[in-house]
Amino acid sequence: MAAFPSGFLWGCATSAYQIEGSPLADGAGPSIWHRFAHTPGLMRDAETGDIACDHYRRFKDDVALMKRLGMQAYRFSVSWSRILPDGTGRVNQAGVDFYSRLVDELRANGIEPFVTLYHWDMPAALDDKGGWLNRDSAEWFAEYASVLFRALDGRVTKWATLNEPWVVTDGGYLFGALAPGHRNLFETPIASRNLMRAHGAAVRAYRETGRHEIGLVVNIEPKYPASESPEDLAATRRATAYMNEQYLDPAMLGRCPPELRDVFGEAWTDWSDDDLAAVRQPIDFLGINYYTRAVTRDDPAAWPVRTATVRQDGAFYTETGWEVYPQGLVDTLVWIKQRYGDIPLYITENGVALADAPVENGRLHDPQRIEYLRQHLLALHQAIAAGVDVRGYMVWSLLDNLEWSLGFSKRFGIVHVDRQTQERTLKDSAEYYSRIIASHGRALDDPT
Ligand code: GBH
Repeated sequence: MAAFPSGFLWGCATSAYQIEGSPLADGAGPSIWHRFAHTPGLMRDAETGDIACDHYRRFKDDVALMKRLGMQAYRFSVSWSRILPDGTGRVNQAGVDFYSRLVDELRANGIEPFVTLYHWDMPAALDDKGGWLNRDSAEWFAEYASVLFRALDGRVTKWATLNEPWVVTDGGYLFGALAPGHRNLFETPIASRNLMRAHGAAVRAYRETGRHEIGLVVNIEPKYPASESPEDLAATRRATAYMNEQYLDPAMLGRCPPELRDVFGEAWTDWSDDDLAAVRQPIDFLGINYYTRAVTRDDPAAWPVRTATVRQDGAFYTETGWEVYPQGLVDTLVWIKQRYGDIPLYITENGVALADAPVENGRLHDPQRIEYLRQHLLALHQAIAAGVDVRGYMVWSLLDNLEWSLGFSKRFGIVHVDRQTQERTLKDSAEYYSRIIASHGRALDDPT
């Protein structure tokens, strides 16, 4: 029953700082995440990415693991400060070589590399110059991207510019829970615009030299009004504009949602026509990261969007406190098609953090993750049947990894990682996902 389009790509996703470890190895410069993690008090349990999953040294084993699971694609990110230790200028060839070897290893194993250029780890040297608050950041990013395009585009066919620009600004500039840890309403729309200018500049650079596909990855969380009151409906509009449209509207439609004025107040300034034009570059696909939804009500005290999420009786909440809501994936994909038109989509992340079950005889049972994956893949199938052009699905994540400032306390992996020994153990969900891939989705019809 559950037939997926031919050529549909099944894979998994990770990001550099969350798994690699060895952040300063072989000439790499520090990133803002290295600094953030080494600032006392900012990370849960004083964790850092110094070792993480030691993937920098174990990448061949991890590729072998993916091969064993039948992965067809692997979405990973490149650490900018390994490539350009100072952010711009001097190229660190050893850093380029690491990703070049990873790409070769993937291709030798029949796994398609899907490269994210920016998954939150700006070179610290550039943060010293203002980071995303500096208008030059667009050119810095295009320079970095071009180095990678030249080195890898013959072997990499899928590129994403930014991962979740919303999280970069909301976590990094507005609420400060993520690097660089600012808490400044006035900075947030500036960082937001520069991130999107960087996206546009990288896409333009790609058109000069690249021969394949480039796109943008965003996190989408559909917002549903808690009631039909005018206040809740307006709150839902603000939340939608703030989280789901703030980045996609400029990139896809060449405008900004008007509700952002209401969210940012006097911190908002209109974009110039030149900036809007520079950001709206034709792209080849959109990557959608989907985890949860929000039932939204008006909350005048909640700075600055003035909304709150209403907890749902009877719903299942994961370890990160996010509601499991598979229908939200269908609604998201249909909404994207309606608002932004027909563009190839990839689910570039979807997954769940669960408390760790003990390893028993080398097995780790995670029935709730199997159920999460199954329900979301059925939802995805439903959206495809309704005519949405989805080309692939990447589970978040291959490995239990550093969940940013939450340290290693939240386990998203389909593969367990022992923090002391680095031993990898398949969870039941990894075996399950492997069967889904091998059957091209048909195993979704089997009882679990
Ligand atoms: C992704 O972001 C990241 O790309 C990845 O690095 C990370 O490890 C992974 O997800 C897991 O967190 O608290 O109810 O308001 C996730 C984006 C945005 C999803 C905020 C959850 C908050 C829901 N997240 N959202 S709630």
